[in-house]
Amino acid sequence: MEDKHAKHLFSMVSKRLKELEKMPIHNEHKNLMDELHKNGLTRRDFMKWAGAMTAALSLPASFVPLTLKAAEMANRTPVIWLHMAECTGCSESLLRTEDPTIDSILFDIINLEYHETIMAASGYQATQNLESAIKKHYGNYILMVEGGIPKDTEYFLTIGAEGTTGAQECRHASEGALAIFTIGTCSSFGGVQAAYPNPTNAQPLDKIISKPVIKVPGCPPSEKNIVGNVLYFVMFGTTPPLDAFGRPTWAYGHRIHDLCERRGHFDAGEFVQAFGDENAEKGYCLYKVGCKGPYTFNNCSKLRFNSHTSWPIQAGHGCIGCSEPNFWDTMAPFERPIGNTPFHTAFNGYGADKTADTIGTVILATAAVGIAAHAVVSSMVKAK
Ligand code: FSX
Ligand code: SF4
Ligand code: F3S
Repeated sequence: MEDKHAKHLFSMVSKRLKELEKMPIHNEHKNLMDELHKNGLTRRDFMKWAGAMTAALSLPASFVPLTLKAAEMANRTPVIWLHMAECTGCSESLLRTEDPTIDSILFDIINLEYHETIMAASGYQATQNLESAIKKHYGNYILMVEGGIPKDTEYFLTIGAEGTTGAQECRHASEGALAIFTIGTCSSFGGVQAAYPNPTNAQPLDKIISKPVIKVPGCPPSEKNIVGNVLYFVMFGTTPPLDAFGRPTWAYGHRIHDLCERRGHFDAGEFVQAFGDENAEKGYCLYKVGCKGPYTFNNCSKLRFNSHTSWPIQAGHGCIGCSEPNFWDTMAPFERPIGNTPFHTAFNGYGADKTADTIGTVILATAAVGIAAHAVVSSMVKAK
């Protein structure tokens, strides 16, 4: 049964990639293998990366050649990336690594038509660049939005030479987008600027536009979660299976607590009582110093940050719940256990013993291929 599903999916993705191959290369001066070589990376490194990415996407190992092919064809994907109210940490997470990773190089060969942080243009020229990118790729580009967006009082965020508001810019750029990703918790759920008392009435993108969005939260999200979602879209041409909050389940399907390397200490009742104590040195569980891992859905422990170097709990601080809606309000104070805060009732007992899909009652619309992919994956996981 699994085999049948996997084979069907495999031929579907192969067909799609063949069709993509015929599409024009938007970034013809940049080829992935050349760029990897220039940065001292080999075909073998690329194979290893594809293996890890395929596993991260919860796809069977037989899909590795398809992941490789999809990555090589990323230069056929035009991307427009908009910045709203935020700290740019999401872009930094992807682009600011000491040695360029395959993820960041991949993003470099993607046809990044517009990205305010890294482009040279400014003022009227930047506005024109955005307009011409929208026109040139109308109906074919991926729109990525970083940051919360003031609503009603839209003028709290004006952008560019003509003083366009953030909300206007998002509405305009979303019209011709083939797919829309919210990168980071700010554009996914409002983020820090939407925290109480939310003086600018900042909102997530899906409260500003009416098209569906794929949410990639985290403050910031890891480079793998950003690139993995783009790759998934290149491969399947559709939305991945999403949880109740619109997050792809391949990345946000498990709690931090489920896969945490300190979990054994939690189960044994071995806790850090105060930062810097001897239990901290022993790597005990951080729950009593505020870890919100039991209430947070993300894959940080598996994929980590900065080229797989580390992640918050490995570094010695509890998870602050940065990929959850309204975490600035509901998870604070960050260094105290949630049971000791007046906000604990906000979870109504959910979190530690429920999965992402049962927290909400509405499961967002999931494309048929996405469901099929998920079914293959689930049956494979079960079969293990
Ligand atoms: Fe928000 Fe991204 Fe946090 Fe910062 O821009 S998710 S404040 S890491 O950068 O949007
Ligand atoms: Fe890990 Fe936090 Fe869970 Fe402890 S409470 S096991 S540190 S996720
Ligand atoms: Fe965020 Fe918690 Fe991961 S704070 S980065 S979801 S460990």
